[in-house]
Amino acid sequence: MSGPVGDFGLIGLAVMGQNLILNAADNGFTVVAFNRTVSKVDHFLENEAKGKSIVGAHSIEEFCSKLKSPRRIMLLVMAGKPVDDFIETLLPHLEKGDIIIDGGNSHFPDTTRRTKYLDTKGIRFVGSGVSGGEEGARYGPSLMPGGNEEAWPFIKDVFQSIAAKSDGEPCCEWVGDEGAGHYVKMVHNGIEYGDMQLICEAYDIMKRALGMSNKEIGDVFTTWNKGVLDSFLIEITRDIMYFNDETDGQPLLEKILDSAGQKGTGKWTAINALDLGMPVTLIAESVLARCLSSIKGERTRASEKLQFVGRSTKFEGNKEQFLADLEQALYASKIISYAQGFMLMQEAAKEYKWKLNKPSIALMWRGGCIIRSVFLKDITDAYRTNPDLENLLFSDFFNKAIHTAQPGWRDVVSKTALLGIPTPCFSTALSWFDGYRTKDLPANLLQAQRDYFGAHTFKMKPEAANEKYPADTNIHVNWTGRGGNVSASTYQA
Ligand code: NBP
Repeated sequence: MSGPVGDFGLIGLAVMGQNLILNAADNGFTVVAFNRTVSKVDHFLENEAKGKSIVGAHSIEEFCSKLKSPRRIMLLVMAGKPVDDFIETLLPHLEKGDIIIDGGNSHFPDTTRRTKYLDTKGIRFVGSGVSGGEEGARYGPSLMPGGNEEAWPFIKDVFQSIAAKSDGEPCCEWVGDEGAGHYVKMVHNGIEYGDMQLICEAYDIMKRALGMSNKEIGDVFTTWNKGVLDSFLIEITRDIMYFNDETDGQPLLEKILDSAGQKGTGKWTAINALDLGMPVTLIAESVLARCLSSIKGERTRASEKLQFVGRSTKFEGNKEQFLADLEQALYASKIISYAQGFMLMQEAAKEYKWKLNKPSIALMWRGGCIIRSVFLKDITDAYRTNPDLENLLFSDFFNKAIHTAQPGWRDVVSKTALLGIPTPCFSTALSWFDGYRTKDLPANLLQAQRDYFGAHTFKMKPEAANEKYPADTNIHVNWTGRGGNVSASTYQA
């Protein structure tokens, strides 16, 4: 048997694995390939991999024996049990210091568990977010590695070579400990849900409020893609608007069933935001908007029973101005979504005790991935200027941007409400913004209600405290004159 020749090993020859191997080979690495169904190895070697620095293995033992030490092994298999199964199969053939990287869409608690488990075996585990789909894997994905940091110096060359580049910088940096890489990928996907829903709302408004054709809407997206909204998702939306069904020359989009699917990463983000008590409203709304879309049968029946009652369903006003306002509404809502996403990651870092590198996160999303955009360059700059920025909206750039966008954004949300066109994400973004910038919210009443019916206690505003109701004390009031003075234990929900 020949000695170790492989710089990098990859298990999983489906769409992502094959393309990532070809990418690594193009970047000068010798890659060893393996797959559960071994016939796929031979097929790959005889076709796509032919003539490239790619060698195959027909057993895990052969695979491991062909890799130089410390072994760098990436799994690109279906997330879940297959990852654990492959780890167990690999373990007897590995040596201390070897590295296993899971590049699938694993849920971050699994990655934290695997990092800890493999640490006890002397194996360095990395969970890496990989974004960009087939095209990204082949020509440069966004890579978000986290886990056992000792592995980073050994995988940095491969990862940064194969990753997408933005202004010459690789869209790949070390994210943080344990499940941090997969966490950041999860939030990336949540933000992707939000970006997509916002674009859908803009399309719906142009179609129904302004009565525009798909070609006209495509032209607007073409223009937007040259400004602050310049991004991959706007670009593909433009192409979708122009795409006609060749059987009758009509826009294919209008024939697609309006019932959205989901694979769960947006839901994971929303659930985690609730777990951490973080107001990530836009991602949550975008997940719920997909849920509402998917009850198509019930919506069809509701459309017959529930009528629009209002002044007019027809837009009246300056169409050009409204389109300019719509661009600003989309931009402002997007800023809110990213501000919320970074708030969530900041809180997760605190909760899970990770060191998160915020400027690098924005940089990693700048190229290669689905949410890539010009906008992420501004976020990178904001966090590079001040890595401890409390909130994205406090940076000079975004502070100015959100103030400039506000009048148009308000106009769009109010007009669409009057016209009866749903804008769950535009609206929640504006509502969140107004809540976030409000010093005194009506939660004082909420606290009073909780104390009234459940003796849950409240605290006084420091400036209003007095001898009877002192500051920084849990107070219960006998609101009715009946009942006792016993308070319920306080808790944070
Ligand atoms: P799939 O998610 O379709 O997985 C196919 C691979 O998993 C094959 O190698 C298959 O082996 C293996 N596999 C399965 Br299925 N069940 C297995 C089991 N029980 N034990 C061992 N191996 C098993 O491939 P993919 O679309 O290339 O995605 C790979 C990973 O990357 C996934 O976690 C995915 O979520 C993630 N991801 C995908 C994309 C994308 O755009 N597709 C983007 C970013 C991340 P077999 O050939 O023997 O059946």
